[in-house]
Amino acid sequence: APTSSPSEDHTFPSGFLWGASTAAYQIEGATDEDGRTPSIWDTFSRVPGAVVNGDTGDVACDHYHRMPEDVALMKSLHLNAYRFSVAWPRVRPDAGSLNPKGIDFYKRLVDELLAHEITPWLTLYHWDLPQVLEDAGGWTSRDTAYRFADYALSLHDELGDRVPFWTTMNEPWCSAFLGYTGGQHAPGRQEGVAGLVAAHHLMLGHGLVVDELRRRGTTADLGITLNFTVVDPIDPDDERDRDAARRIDGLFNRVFLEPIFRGHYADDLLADTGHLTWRGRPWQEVVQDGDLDLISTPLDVLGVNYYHPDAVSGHPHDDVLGSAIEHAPRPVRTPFVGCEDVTMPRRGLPVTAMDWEVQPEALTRLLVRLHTDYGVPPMYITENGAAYDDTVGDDGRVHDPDRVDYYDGHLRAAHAAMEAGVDMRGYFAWSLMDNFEWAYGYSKRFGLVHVDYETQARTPKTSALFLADVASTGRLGPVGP
Ligand code: GBH
Repeated sequence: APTSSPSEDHTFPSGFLWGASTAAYQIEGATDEDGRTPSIWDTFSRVPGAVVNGDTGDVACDHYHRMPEDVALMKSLHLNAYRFSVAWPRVRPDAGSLNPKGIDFYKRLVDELLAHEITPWLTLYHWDLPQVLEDAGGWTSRDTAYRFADYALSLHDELGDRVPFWTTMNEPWCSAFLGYTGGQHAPGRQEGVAGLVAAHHLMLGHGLVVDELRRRGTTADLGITLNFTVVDPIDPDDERDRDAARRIDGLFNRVFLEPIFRGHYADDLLADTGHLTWRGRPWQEVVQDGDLDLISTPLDVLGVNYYHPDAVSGHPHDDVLGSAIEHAPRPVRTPFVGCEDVTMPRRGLPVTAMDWEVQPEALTRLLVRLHTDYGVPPMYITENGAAYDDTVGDDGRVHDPDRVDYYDGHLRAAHAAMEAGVDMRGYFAWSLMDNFEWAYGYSKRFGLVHVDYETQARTPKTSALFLADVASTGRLGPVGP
């Protein structure tokens, strides 16, 4: 594999998107204003023990009221793109009728971005399902995919001409397997194979929207954002470890890659999960004729979210990485449906405050694999970033050298993939600012910008200034003395 030495200078192409990402429930607050109704996260965050400190998104970063100030902040950081998500329960509060006041917020946001020459990148679903739809079965119900299409198409009628990038789902893996198998995320269901059923319906919703927008002749670039896990066997010579890696790659990565880019489920995944039943029938029977054709409708872009690699083992290990939300007083289950025996042992790599391993080189491997094995459309890194325990210093500044190193290393890794022939056109940091980190509440900080939740004061961290410099020059300079 090509290497990207820290001593070299790296230039990114002109027109490259330099942005930051956020999600509606994580930053907006104002959860009961202007006709918004509850999402599954409003409900779930009130379940005792579900979220650290009992935090909710009721106020979050108060972005709903501070949006112009936050767009000005992006501009001051030289970002030329912004990835945000739309709250479905603002746009279609009862999952039926349209709410003009809710849509108006996103119209104003898009106007503000365009006025600052910041390219809007819209995500239709970043996990905030209207509670009324969960009450009707949520993503285990096929009907939810059709309701998603109704919502998406009506929003496109309003904003389709001014937003050049539309992505359907953010990380359907998390919605499906943390939401319906492990229970770490809303709606907190722990129903084993329900994760696979939900994954299929999430992909169906994606396919329905892309297919219909094509028919309508949209001018927007269409895509999806997937989260990827680079999986390695802890001992490459151990057959059970190798088999664990194959199965986890199937359940995390190929469960989406194969249907979306090849139009079928992988044989080994079907074989490994063939014994699992949903409501008394083999789970695969939720896949109906024509679904895979819709799901594999060609895309213009692929959004790649990458944070960390995982080494896996088919044997028990004492020292495993903290996986999905083990702080929770409320018992959670493994999201690895059909792979419950797999462990994620430590390798002694540095970890972030999430206990996620840092290994930038894995990003190069991931991008090259997606390009080579799946022939994916142009890629954009739609999330990459790290949580560290930031504090505001006596000088009023937030120094976060570990996060600067994380960004520097991963940008070099992305650049190495581009030199190897990967078509990569943009990079969005997660996140613009500290925010509601799902089951971890406000206890984990991923922002380029520090947020004081008492005062809502925003303070750009050293990493924000680093990224602003890269964005404005389009290059990474040599590191160190
Ligand atoms: C993203 O998800 C989200 O899109 C974003 O909203 C969030 O704030 C951000 O990242 C930071 O967390 O093997 O069971 O332990 C996180 C992506 C994918 C990372 C699953 C942890 C391991 C699951 N996650 N992964 S497990």
